[in-house]
Amino acid sequence: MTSTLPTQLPGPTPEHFTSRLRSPAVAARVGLWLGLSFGVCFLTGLLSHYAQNTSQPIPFPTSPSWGYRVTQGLHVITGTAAVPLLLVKLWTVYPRLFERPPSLRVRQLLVTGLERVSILALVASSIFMLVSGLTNTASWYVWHFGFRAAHYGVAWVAIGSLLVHIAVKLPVIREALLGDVDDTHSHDRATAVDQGVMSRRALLRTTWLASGTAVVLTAGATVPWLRTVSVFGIRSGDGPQGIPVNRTARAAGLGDDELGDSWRLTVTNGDQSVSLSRADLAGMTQRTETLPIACVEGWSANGDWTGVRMSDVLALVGADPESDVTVSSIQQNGPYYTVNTLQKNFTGDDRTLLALRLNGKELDPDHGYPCRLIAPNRPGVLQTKWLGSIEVQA
Ligand SMILES: Nc1nc2c(c(=O)[nH]1)N[C@H]1C(S)=C(S)[C@@H](COP(=O)(O)O)O[C@H]1N2
Ligand SMILES: [Mo]
Repeated sequence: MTSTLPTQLPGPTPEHFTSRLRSPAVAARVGLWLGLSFGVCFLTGLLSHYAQNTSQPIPFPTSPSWGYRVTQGLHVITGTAAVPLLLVKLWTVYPRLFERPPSLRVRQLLVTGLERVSILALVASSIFMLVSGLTNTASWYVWHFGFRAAHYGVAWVAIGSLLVHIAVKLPVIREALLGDVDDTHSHDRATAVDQGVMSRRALLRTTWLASGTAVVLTAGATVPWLRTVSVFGIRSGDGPQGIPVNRTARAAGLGDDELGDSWRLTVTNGDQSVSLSRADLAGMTQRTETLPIACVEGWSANGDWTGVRMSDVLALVGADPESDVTVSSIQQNGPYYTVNTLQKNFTGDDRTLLALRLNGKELDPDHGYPCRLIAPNRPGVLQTKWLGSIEVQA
Protein backbone atom coordinates (compact mmCIF):
# COMPACT_ATOMS: atom_id res chain seq x y z
CA MET A 1 0.00 0.00 0.00
CA THR A 2 1.32 3.39 -0.90
CA SER A 3 0.49 6.26 1.33
CA THR A 4 -1.75 9.10 0.29
CA LEU A 5 -0.08 11.64 2.53
CA PRO A 6 0.89 14.83 0.65
CA THR A 7 4.61 14.32 0.16
CA GLN A 8 5.17 17.11 -2.31
CA LEU A 9 6.45 20.39 -0.96
CA PRO A 10 4.63 23.47 -2.22
CA GLY A 11 6.24 25.09 -5.22
CA PRO A 12 7.56 23.70 -8.48
CA THR A 13 7.91 19.97 -8.92
CA PRO A 14 11.27 18.38 -9.76
CA GLU A 15 9.95 17.78 -13.27
CA HIS A 16 9.95 21.52 -13.70
CA PHE A 17 13.76 21.58 -13.83
CA THR A 18 14.85 19.88 -17.01
CA SER A 19 18.30 21.35 -17.72
CA ARG A 20 21.17 18.88 -17.83
CA LEU A 21 23.43 21.67 -16.61
CA ARG A 22 21.97 21.04 -13.18
CA SER A 23 23.94 17.90 -12.54
CA PRO A 24 26.24 16.35 -9.96
CA ALA A 25 29.03 16.69 -12.56
CA VAL A 26 28.72 20.49 -12.48
CA ALA A 27 27.84 20.75 -8.79
CA ALA A 28 30.85 18.68 -7.72
CA ARG A 29 33.31 20.68 -9.82
CA VAL A 30 32.02 24.06 -8.70
CA GLY A 31 31.68 22.65 -5.18
CA LEU A 32 35.31 21.57 -5.15
CA TRP A 33 36.53 25.12 -5.80
CA LEU A 34 33.93 26.55 -3.47
CA GLY A 35 35.08 24.17 -0.74
CA LEU A 36 38.73 25.13 -1.30
CA SER A 37 37.85 28.84 -1.15
CA PHE A 38 35.88 28.29 2.05
CA GLY A 39 38.73 26.30 3.56
CA VAL A 40 41.35 28.98 2.90
CA CYS A 41 38.91 31.69 3.93
CA PHE A 42 38.15 29.87 7.20
CA LEU A 43 41.78 29.26 8.16
CA THR A 44 42.91 32.80 7.34
CA GLY A 45 39.84 34.06 9.18
CA LEU A 46 40.79 32.09 12.30
CA LEU A 47 44.25 33.67 12.15
CA SER A 48 42.82 37.14 11.83
CA HIS A 49 40.44 36.56 14.72
CA TYR A 50 43.23 35.24 16.91
CA ALA A 51 45.50 38.15 16.01
CA GLN A 52 42.86 40.47 17.45
CA ASN A 53 42.48 38.59 20.72
CA THR A 54 43.71 40.50 23.75
CA SER A 55 44.93 37.33 25.40
CA GLN A 56 47.12 35.10 23.22
CA PRO A 57 48.31 31.94 24.99
CA ILE A 58 50.41 31.19 21.90
CA PRO A 59 51.97 34.55 21.03
CA PHE A 60 50.98 35.77 17.58
CA PRO A 61 54.34 36.06 15.76
CA THR A 62 55.74 39.46 14.78
CA SER A 63 57.48 37.99 11.73
CA PRO A 64 57.25 38.05 8.83
CA SER A 65 56.04 41.64 9.05
CA TRP A 66 53.94 41.11 5.92
CA GLY A 67 52.35 37.84 7.14
CA TYR A 68 49.02 39.32 8.16
CA ARG A 69 48.97 41.35 4.97
CA VAL A 70 49.16 38.12 2.95
CA THR A 71 46.74 36.04 5.05
CA GLN A 72 44.10 38.78 5.24
CA GLY A 73 44.53 39.52 1.54
CA LEU A 74 43.91 35.80 0.88
CA HIS A 75 40.93 35.88 3.21
CA VAL A 76 39.20 38.63 1.26
CA ILE A 77 40.27 37.27 -2.13
CA THR A 78 38.97 33.74 -1.47
CA GLY A 79 35.77 35.16 0.03
CA THR A 80 35.23 37.27 -3.08
CA ALA A 81 36.00 34.35 -5.40
CA ALA A 82 33.42 32.28 -3.53
CA VAL A 83 30.52 34.59 -4.38
CA PRO A 84 30.04 33.58 -8.05
CA LEU A 85 30.88 29.98 -7.14
CA LEU A 86 28.16 29.88 -4.49
CA LEU A 87 25.60 31.42 -6.83
CA VAL A 88 26.27 28.84 -9.55
CA LYS A 89 26.34 26.02 -7.01
CA LEU A 90 22.96 27.03 -5.58
CA TRP A 91 21.48 27.39 -9.04
CA THR A 92 22.73 23.93 -9.92
CA VAL A 93 21.36 22.12 -6.90
CA TYR A 94 18.26 23.94 -5.74
CA PRO A 95 15.76 21.74 -7.64
CA ARG A 96 16.71 18.99 -5.21
CA LEU A 97 14.90 20.89 -2.49
CA PHE A 98 11.64 20.09 -4.24
CA GLU A 99 12.27 16.38 -4.41
CA ARG A 100 10.15 14.15 -2.26
CA PRO A 101 11.83 11.77 0.17
CA PRO A 102 12.51 8.39 -1.43
CA SER A 103 10.02 6.68 0.89
CA LEU A 104 7.75 7.60 3.72
CA ARG A 105 9.35 5.36 6.28
CA VAL A 106 10.12 7.22 9.46
CA ARG A 107 13.82 6.54 9.13
CA GLN A 108 13.97 7.91 5.59
CA LEU A 109 11.96 10.97 6.54
CA LEU A 110 14.32 11.56 9.42
CA VAL A 111 17.43 11.19 7.27
CA THR A 112 16.01 13.45 4.59
CA GLY A 113 14.88 15.95 7.19
CA LEU A 114 18.29 16.02 8.86
CA GLU A 115 20.05 16.40 5.55
CA ARG A 116 17.81 19.32 4.60
CA VAL A 117 18.37 21.01 7.94
CA SER A 118 22.14 20.70 7.48
CA ILE A 119 21.82 22.06 3.92
CA LEU A 120 19.73 24.93 5.25
CA ALA A 121 22.38 25.72 7.86
CA LEU A 122 25.10 25.54 5.20
CA VAL A 123 23.29 27.76 2.70
CA ALA A 124 22.15 30.31 5.26
CA SER A 125 25.52 30.56 6.98
CA SER A 126 27.40 30.72 3.66
CA ILE A 127 25.23 33.55 2.43
CA PHE A 128 25.60 35.34 5.75
CA MET A 129 29.41 34.98 5.67
CA LEU A 130 29.79 36.25 2.13
CA VAL A 131 27.31 39.11 2.45
CA SER A 132 28.60 40.32 5.82
CA GLY A 133 32.20 39.97 4.62
CA LEU A 134 31.58 41.78 1.37
CA THR A 135 29.77 44.70 2.96
CA ASN A 136 32.63 44.88 5.44
CA THR A 137 35.27 45.06 2.71
CA ALA A 138 33.16 47.85 1.25
CA SER A 139 33.41 49.40 4.73
CA TRP A 140 29.65 49.54 4.80
CA TYR A 141 28.66 48.80 8.38
CA VAL A 142 24.93 48.33 8.17
CA TRP A 143 24.98 45.76 10.94
CA HIS A 144 23.49 46.26 14.32
CA PHE A 145 25.57 43.45 15.76
CA GLY A 146 29.29 43.22 16.40
CA PHE A 147 30.69 42.24 13.04
CA ARG A 148 33.69 40.37 14.36
CA ALA A 149 31.83 38.15 16.84
CA ALA A 150 29.03 37.32 14.40
CA HIS A 151 31.30 36.68 11.41
CA TYR A 152 33.46 34.43 13.60
CA GLY A 153 30.60 32.52 15.22
CA VAL A 154 28.72 31.83 12.00
CA ALA A 155 31.98 30.73 10.33
CA TRP A 156 31.94 27.65 12.59
CA VAL A 157 28.37 26.87 11.54
CA ALA A 158 29.38 27.21 7.89
CA ILE A 159 32.48 25.05 8.13
CA GLY A 160 30.76 22.45 10.35
CA SER A 161 27.78 22.06 8.04
CA LEU A 162 30.13 22.04 5.05
CA LEU A 163 32.03 19.09 6.51
CA VAL A 164 28.76 17.22 7.17
CA HIS A 165 27.64 17.97 3.61
CA ILE A 166 30.92 16.70 2.12
CA ALA A 167 30.77 13.55 4.24
CA VAL A 168 27.18 12.82 3.17
CA LYS A 169 27.90 13.49 -0.49
CA LEU A 170 31.33 11.91 -0.71
CA PRO A 171 30.30 8.95 -2.89
CA VAL A 172 28.47 11.23 -5.33
CA ILE A 173 31.32 13.76 -5.34
CA ARG A 174 33.88 11.05 -6.00
CA GLU A 175 31.98 9.55 -8.87
CA ALA A 176 31.13 12.93 -10.39
CA LEU A 177 34.71 14.19 -10.24
CA LEU A 178 36.18 10.99 -11.63
CA GLY A 179 33.65 10.80 -14.44
CA ASP A 180 33.38 12.87 -17.60
CA VAL A 181 31.65 16.26 -17.22
CA ASP A 182 29.28 15.49 -20.06
CA ASP A 183 28.34 12.05 -18.80
CA THR A 184 24.59 12.30 -18.33
CA HIS A 185 24.00 8.95 -16.71
CA SER A 186 25.42 8.68 -13.25
CA HIS A 187 23.36 10.35 -10.55
CA ASP A 188 21.63 12.73 -12.93
CA ARG A 189 18.02 13.46 -12.14
CA ALA A 190 15.71 11.49 -14.40
CA THR A 191 13.91 14.66 -15.40
CA ALA A 192 17.09 16.50 -16.46
CA VAL A 193 16.83 15.82 -20.16
CA ASP A 194 17.31 19.19 -21.89
CA GLN A 195 20.67 20.17 -23.28
CA GLY A 196 20.43 23.62 -21.64
CA VAL A 197 21.55 26.96 -23.04
CA MET A 198 25.22 25.97 -23.14
CA SER A 199 27.41 22.94 -22.59
CA ARG A 200 28.47 21.96 -19.11
CA ARG A 201 32.05 22.80 -19.99
CA ALA A 202 30.99 26.25 -21.13
CA LEU A 203 29.06 26.78 -17.89
CA LEU A 204 32.13 25.81 -15.88
CA ARG A 205 34.39 28.08 -17.94
CA THR A 206 31.97 30.97 -17.42
CA THR A 207 31.93 30.27 -13.70
CA TRP A 208 35.74 30.27 -13.42
CA LEU A 209 35.82 33.48 -15.44
CA ALA A 210 33.22 35.16 -13.23
CA SER A 211 35.12 34.15 -10.14
CA GLY A 212 38.46 35.30 -11.57
CA THR A 213 36.93 38.59 -12.64
CA ALA A 214 35.52 39.20 -9.16
CA VAL A 215 39.01 38.62 -7.72
CA VAL A 216 40.78 40.88 -10.21
CA LEU A 217 38.25 43.65 -9.64
CA THR A 218 38.88 43.67 -5.90
CA ALA A 219 42.39 42.31 -5.30
CA GLY A 220 44.05 45.60 -6.28
CA ALA A 221 43.20 46.70 -2.77
CA THR A 222 46.16 44.64 -1.66
CA VAL A 223 48.14 43.71 -4.81
CA PRO A 224 49.72 46.96 -6.09
CA TRP A 225 50.00 46.06 -9.78
CA LEU A 226 46.28 45.25 -9.93
CA ARG A 227 45.28 48.69 -8.65
CA THR A 228 44.49 50.20 -12.01
CA VAL A 229 41.99 47.47 -12.91
CA SER A 230 40.41 46.98 -9.50
CA VAL A 231 37.44 49.25 -9.88
CA PHE A 232 35.76 47.64 -6.86
CA GLY A 233 38.89 47.75 -4.70
CA ILE A 234 37.41 50.94 -3.45
CA ARG A 235 40.14 52.08 -1.10
CA SER A 236 42.97 51.07 -3.40
CA GLY A 237 43.41 54.66 -4.54
CA ASP A 238 45.89 56.88 -2.82
CA GLY A 239 45.15 58.45 0.51
CA PRO A 240 47.44 61.12 1.91
CA GLN A 241 51.10 60.04 1.67
CA GLY A 242 50.17 57.16 -0.63
CA ILE A 243 48.32 55.14 2.02
CA PRO A 244 44.55 54.78 2.27
CA VAL A 245 42.74 56.11 5.34
CA ASN A 246 39.95 54.26 7.02
CA ARG A 247 38.97 57.05 9.41
CA THR A 248 40.04 60.66 9.08
CA ALA A 249 41.02 62.89 12.00
CA ARG A 250 37.83 64.87 11.48
CA ALA A 251 35.70 61.69 11.56
CA ALA A 252 37.45 60.78 14.81
CA GLY A 253 36.38 64.15 16.21
CA LEU A 254 39.95 65.50 16.32
CA GLY A 255 40.98 69.00 15.23
CA ASP A 256 43.79 71.51 15.78
CA ASP A 257 42.99 71.83 19.48
CA GLU A 258 43.59 68.15 20.19
CA LEU A 259 46.42 67.61 17.71
CA GLY A 260 48.32 70.88 18.31
CA ASP A 261 51.17 71.89 20.63
CA SER A 262 49.29 70.98 23.78
CA TRP A 263 49.27 67.30 22.79
CA ARG A 264 51.15 65.00 25.18
CA LEU A 265 51.85 61.28 25.29
CA THR A 266 51.62 59.85 28.80
CA VAL A 267 53.70 56.76 29.49
CA THR A 268 53.00 54.96 32.76
CA ASN A 269 54.61 52.01 34.52
CA GLY A 270 53.11 51.51 37.99
CA ASP A 271 53.87 54.71 39.86
CA GLN A 272 56.40 55.95 37.32
CA SER A 273 55.07 58.20 34.63
CA VAL A 274 56.34 60.65 31.99
CA SER A 275 54.52 63.09 29.79
CA LEU A 276 56.14 63.61 26.39
CA SER A 277 55.54 66.40 23.89
CA ARG A 278 56.05 65.78 20.20
CA ALA A 279 59.34 67.68 20.42
CA ASP A 280 60.46 65.31 23.21
CA LEU A 281 59.75 62.31 21.00
CA ALA A 282 61.42 63.92 17.98
CA GLY A 283 64.49 64.52 20.16
CA MET A 284 64.94 60.81 20.89
CA THR A 285 66.78 58.35 18.60
CA GLN A 286 64.74 58.03 15.38
CA ARG A 287 64.42 54.74 13.48
CA THR A 288 62.84 53.99 10.14
CA GLU A 289 61.03 50.73 9.35
CA THR A 290 59.15 49.63 6.25
CA LEU A 291 55.93 48.09 7.51
CA PRO A 292 52.49 47.55 6.01
CA ILE A 293 49.13 48.77 7.19
CA ALA A 294 46.96 45.72 6.52
CA CYS A 295 43.32 46.48 7.16
CA VAL A 296 41.04 43.61 8.13
CA GLU A 297 38.79 44.84 5.32
CA GLY A 298 41.38 43.58 2.86
CA TRP A 299 43.29 46.61 1.62
CA SER A 300 46.93 46.99 2.53
CA ALA A 301 49.87 49.25 1.71
CA ASN A 302 53.52 49.54 2.72
CA GLY A 303 54.93 52.67 4.31
CA ASP A 304 58.33 53.87 5.54
CA TRP A 305 57.60 54.85 9.12
CA THR A 306 60.00 56.94 11.18
CA GLY A 307 59.78 57.43 14.91
CA VAL A 308 60.84 56.18 18.31
CA ARG A 309 61.15 52.55 19.33
CA MET A 310 58.48 51.42 21.73
CA SER A 311 61.18 49.86 23.93
CA ASP A 312 63.11 53.19 24.10
CA VAL A 313 59.99 54.95 25.37
CA LEU A 314 59.27 52.22 27.91
CA ALA A 315 62.85 52.52 29.18
CA LEU A 316 62.00 56.08 30.28
CA VAL A 317 59.67 54.64 32.92
CA GLY A 318 61.94 51.74 33.81
CA ALA A 319 59.76 49.13 32.13
CA ASP A 320 60.95 45.79 30.77
CA PRO A 321 60.76 46.07 26.96
CA GLU A 322 58.95 42.71 27.00
CA SER A 323 55.77 43.87 28.75
CA ASP A 324 52.14 43.77 27.73
CA VAL A 325 51.03 47.38 27.37
CA THR A 326 47.71 49.16 26.89
CA VAL A 327 47.80 51.62 24.02
CA SER A 328 45.11 54.32 23.95
CA SER A 329 44.17 56.97 21.46
CA ILE A 330 43.05 60.49 22.36
CA GLN A 331 40.07 59.78 20.13
CA GLN A 332 36.92 59.94 22.27
CA ASN A 333 34.23 58.43 20.05
CA GLY A 334 35.30 54.82 20.69
CA PRO A 335 35.25 52.23 22.05
CA TYR A 336 36.37 50.46 18.88
CA TYR A 337 39.90 51.18 17.67
CA THR A 338 40.71 53.54 20.52
CA VAL A 339 42.17 51.21 23.17
CA ASN A 340 43.99 47.94 22.71
CA THR A 341 46.63 45.64 24.12
CA LEU A 342 50.08 45.32 22.62
CA GLN A 343 51.43 41.91 23.63
CA LYS A 344 54.95 41.69 24.99
CA ASN A 345 56.48 40.09 21.92
CA PHE A 346 55.22 43.07 19.88
CA THR A 347 56.29 45.58 22.50
CA GLY A 348 59.79 44.12 22.59
CA ASP A 349 60.19 43.89 18.80
CA ASP A 350 62.71 46.47 17.57
CA ARG A 351 60.51 47.31 14.61
CA THR A 352 57.59 48.44 16.77
CA LEU A 353 57.56 52.23 16.57
CA LEU A 354 55.72 55.24 17.83
CA ALA A 355 55.74 56.79 14.40
CA LEU A 356 56.06 60.53 13.84
CA ARG A 357 56.74 60.51 10.11
CA LEU A 358 55.55 58.56 7.08
CA ASN A 359 57.40 58.26 3.77
CA GLY A 360 59.82 61.03 4.68
CA LYS A 361 57.22 63.60 5.77
CA GLU A 362 55.44 64.54 8.98
CA LEU A 363 52.50 62.18 9.56
CA ASP A 364 49.34 63.46 7.98
CA PRO A 365 46.63 64.14 10.62
CA ASP A 366 44.57 61.39 8.95
CA HIS A 367 47.40 58.91 9.53
CA GLY A 368 47.58 59.68 13.23
CA TYR A 369 49.59 62.89 13.76
CA PRO A 370 51.12 63.72 16.22
CA CYS A 371 52.07 60.06 16.84
CA ARG A 372 50.72 56.61 15.97
CA LEU A 373 51.58 53.02 16.73
CA ILE A 374 53.01 50.85 13.97
CA ALA A 375 54.07 47.26 14.62
CA PRO A 376 55.03 44.35 12.35
CA ASN A 377 52.53 41.62 11.38
CA ARG A 378 49.61 43.28 13.12
CA PRO A 379 46.04 43.81 11.91
CA GLY A 380 45.53 47.42 10.77
CA VAL A 381 42.70 47.87 13.23
CA LEU A 382 45.24 47.57 16.08
CA GLN A 383 47.69 50.16 14.64
CA THR A 384 46.31 52.89 16.87
CA LYS A 385 46.37 56.46 15.56
CA TRP A 386 46.54 59.72 17.57
CA LEU A 387 48.15 58.06 20.58
CA GLY A 388 47.42 59.55 23.98
CA SER A 389 48.78 57.09 26.49
CA ILE A 390 50.82 53.93 26.91
CA GLU A 391 50.43 52.01 30.12
CA VAL A 392 52.41 48.98 31.19
CA GLN A 393 49.97 46.29 32.35
CA ALA A 394 50.43 45.02 35.88
N1 LIG B 1 42.46 55.92 16.94
C1 LIG B 1 42.21 55.18 15.85
N2 LIG B 1 43.18 54.38 15.35
C2 LIG B 1 42.95 53.62 14.26
C3 LIG B 1 41.68 53.62 13.64
C4 LIG B 1 40.68 54.46 14.16
O1 LIG B 1 39.55 54.53 13.66
N3 LIG B 1 40.98 55.23 15.28
N4 LIG B 1 41.47 52.80 12.54
C5 LIG B 1 42.31 51.61 12.48
C6 LIG B 1 42.17 50.85 11.24
S1 LIG B 1 40.78 49.90 11.07
C7 LIG B 1 43.16 50.83 10.28
S2 LIG B 1 43.06 49.79 8.96
C8 LIG B 1 44.34 51.70 10.38
C9 LIG B 1 44.43 52.53 9.13
O2 LIG B 1 45.49 53.43 9.23
P1 LIG B 1 45.60 54.62 8.17
O3 LIG B 1 44.27 55.33 8.18
O4 LIG B 1 46.75 55.49 8.59
O5 LIG B 1 45.87 53.97 6.84
O6 LIG B 1 44.28 52.56 11.50
C10 LIG B 1 43.79 51.96 12.67
N5 LIG B 1 43.95 52.87 13.78
MO1 LIG C 1 41.07 48.64 9.27
